Amino acid sequence: MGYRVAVVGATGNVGREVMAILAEREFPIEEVAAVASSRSHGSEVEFGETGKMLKCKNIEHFDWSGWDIALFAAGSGPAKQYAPKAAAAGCVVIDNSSLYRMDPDVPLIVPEVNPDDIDGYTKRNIIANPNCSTAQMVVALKPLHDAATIKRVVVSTYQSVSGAGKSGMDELFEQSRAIFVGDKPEPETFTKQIAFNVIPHIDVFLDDGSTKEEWKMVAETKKILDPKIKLSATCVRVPVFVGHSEAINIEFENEISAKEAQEILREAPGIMLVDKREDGGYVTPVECAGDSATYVSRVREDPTVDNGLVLWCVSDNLRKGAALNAVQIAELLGRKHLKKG
Ligand code: 11C
Repeated sequence: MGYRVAVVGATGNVGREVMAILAEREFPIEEVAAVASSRSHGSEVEFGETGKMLKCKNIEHFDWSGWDIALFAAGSGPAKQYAPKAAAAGCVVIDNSSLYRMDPDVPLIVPEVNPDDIDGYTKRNIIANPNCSTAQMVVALKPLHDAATIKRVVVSTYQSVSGAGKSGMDELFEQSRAIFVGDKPEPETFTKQIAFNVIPHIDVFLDDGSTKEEWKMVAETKKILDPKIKLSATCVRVPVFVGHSEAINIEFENEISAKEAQEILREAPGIMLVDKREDGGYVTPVECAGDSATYVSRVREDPTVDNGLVLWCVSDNLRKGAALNAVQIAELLGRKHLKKG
C-alpha cells in the first residue's frame, strides 16, 4: 500500500528532480499527480525514467482531498495561494520555497540533522524544506557540532546557475555561446554577465547590506541546527550549471583536530568524505551533479583562531539542496507519522 502524492511545479527544475527521486528511491506510491500552473496545462512529464508519462493537472482546479502528501516546488506565490488549501484538505505539504521556513508553527527539516522537529508539523500540516546552500552546509556541520560545539561559522558560497531556475541555466548557455561567436552577452535573469564571470549577489538586498540568500543561511542554520551559532555568509553566483560549493571556516568551543573531523565526517549520514591532499583529491561540482551525497574535501586546521577548521563542501543543489531533501522528509513523515500498510 502506498501514498497518493502530488508534485506541484512538476515541470520546473526541482519538480522534475522530485519525480526522478521519488521513482529512483522507490517511494511507496499508490498514485502520483503532476500539478502545475495553467501555463503548463496539457504538457506531460515523465515519472523518473519509468516511461510513465503524467499529464499536468492545473493547480487552479486541483482537488486536494484524498491526497496524502504534496511536494511543492513552485515558488512562494503558489505556496502562499495553494499550500494552505492542500493542508486544510488533509494533505501534508512539503514546501521548497522560503515562504514558511521561519514560521514557528512550521518545522524546517533536514532529516540527517533535526528529524524529531518534524513532530510539530500538525500545527499547520506544512513542513518546510531549507534553501539549498543551507541544506548541504548543515549536513556537514551537524556531526562536527555534536563533537566539539560550533561557536561561529564564516562561509563563502559558489552557487550554480540552476539555483535561479531554468532561465539561469539558459542564460549561462546563451551568454557562453554569444561570447564565442562574438555577440554581446545580454544579462536578464542575472544582474551582470554570468558567463566567464562571478556575481556576489543572490536574491534581493536587505537594509544591512547583506542579501536575502545570505540572511537565509544565517536564519535557517539557527532554526535547524542551533540558535547559538553565529554565522557570516557571502553568497556568490558562479558560471557552473549544477552543484553549489562552499568554503566553510568553523570556530569551535572545544578542541578538534582535522584528523578527528575527517574521521567523524567519514561516518556521518549523508556525507561522502573525499580528502586526499593531492592533485585532484577533492570534489568539484561537475562530479557531484546527479549525485545524492554532500561531499566534503580539504578539511584542515585554521591556525588563525582557537579550535578552528576549514573545509570545502559540494552538493547537487537540485538534489540534496531541494528535491532529495524534500523526498527524504516525505520518507521521514511516512516512517514517523503517516504509516501505511
Ligand atoms: C539559489 N539558493 O541558488 C537559491 C535557490 O530559497 O529556496 C533557492 C532559493 C530558496 O539561487
